[in-house]
Amino acid sequence: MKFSSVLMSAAAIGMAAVGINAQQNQPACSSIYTRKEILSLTSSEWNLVKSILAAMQRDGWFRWFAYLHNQWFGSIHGNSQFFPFHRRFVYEWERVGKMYNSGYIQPYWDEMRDYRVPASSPVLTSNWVGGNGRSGDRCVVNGVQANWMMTYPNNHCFSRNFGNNGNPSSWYSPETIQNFIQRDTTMTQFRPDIEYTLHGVVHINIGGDMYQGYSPNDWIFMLHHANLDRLWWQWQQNGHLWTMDGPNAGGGSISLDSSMPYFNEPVRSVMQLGYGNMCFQYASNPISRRSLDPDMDQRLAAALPKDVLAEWFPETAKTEIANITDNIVNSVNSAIAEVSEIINSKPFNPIPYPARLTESWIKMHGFDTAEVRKVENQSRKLIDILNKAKYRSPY
Ligand SMILES: *[C@@H]1O[C@H](CO)[C@@H](O)[C@H](O)[C@H]1NC(C)=O
Ligand SMILES: *[C@@H]1O[C@H](CO)[C@@H](O)[C@H](O)[C@H]1NC(C)=O
Ligand SMILES: [Cu+2]
Repeated sequence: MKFSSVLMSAAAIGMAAVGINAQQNQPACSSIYTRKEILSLTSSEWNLVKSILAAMQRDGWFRWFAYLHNQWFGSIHGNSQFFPFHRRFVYEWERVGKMYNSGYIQPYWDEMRDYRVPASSPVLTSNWVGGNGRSGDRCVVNGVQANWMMTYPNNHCFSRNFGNNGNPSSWYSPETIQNFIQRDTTMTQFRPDIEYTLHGVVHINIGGDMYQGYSPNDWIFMLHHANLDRLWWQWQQNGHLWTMDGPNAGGGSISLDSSMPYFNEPVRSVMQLGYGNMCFQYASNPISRRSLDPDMDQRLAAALPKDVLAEWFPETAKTEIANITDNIVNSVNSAIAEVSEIINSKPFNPIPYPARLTESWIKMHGFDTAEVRKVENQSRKLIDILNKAKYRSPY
């Protein structure tokens, strides 16, 4: 069985390669660099990033990117340009960083890891990007952008204003993100599932500059969008490499040949990491990556009835782990004892409901409120199912 599944994977790869050649009109990269999770940077890597960010601020690049994002705001949100545009945009930032020092590589923030209590993330401390703005004027006085003055859209101190009175409500769990990655089959589903959940909640709950159309004033913007881009790439690798459908900016349907706002380059040109200018990959990280997270698979498979598992986590349901767990449920053996010991060693800690998007932020984007609430409600339904099943999250 092992051998035949190896053969099957080889066949699948061969078929995918044909598809790639048919869609790809750009050369493969001769070398590929790796975007890492911010907390895994070495101190010399982080020092390099810090010095480049300071130089970019001095030379007006924060202002330029905040301006660009704000200027094109209506075209790059609420439609299928969301992922391609922001991939290209973060790449542009990284490209400018590399003009200062070729060692600049845009890190990402694995925000889902911090979903329960975002304010206690190590990322939001003085060692890294700093925390909430101080009371009163909301100016940020610690971290990599401490005491910066921003100039777009006017002169103001760099600010954050954490939601829920400084203690931001929960974000979205790895399980919820995993559900999107496994279940969604079209960009028409995947884009709102991410844009109206994790994407919005982080912007809103960091607040201050991050709340606004000029959110690139906060370097968290780049960490956040690099992470969302990584999630898109995981979905793409899950059988949706070239999937692009749904509304385009300004009406009509998007296609791989649609032009990205501002950049005037085809969507096709950013679809495949490792080709054209997209010469990067993401460091392996277990969170939200099914193939590297057998622990989550095992816990999901143990907690949920098979039909429920297949509905919400179709990929997990197909794994050997799901089969083993299923068999074990009906028969006693030493393996199940081990499995349940692992699963039960963590006390049951229900997954909290994530914050909803605020009306003002929905309006600012021109989102359809009912669409947003539908996505939020669907995510809460999954949380209800998991909590009712006493699912114990490893996170
Ligand atoms: C799991 O079981 C199903 C049938 O119940 C089968 O189709 C599938 O191939 C099995 N998966 C693995 C990885 O063994
Ligand atoms: C979402 O859920 C809330 C309360 O749980 C409900 O009032 C609202 O009508 C729902 N909205 C949609 C669009 O499903
Ligand atoms: Cu944006």
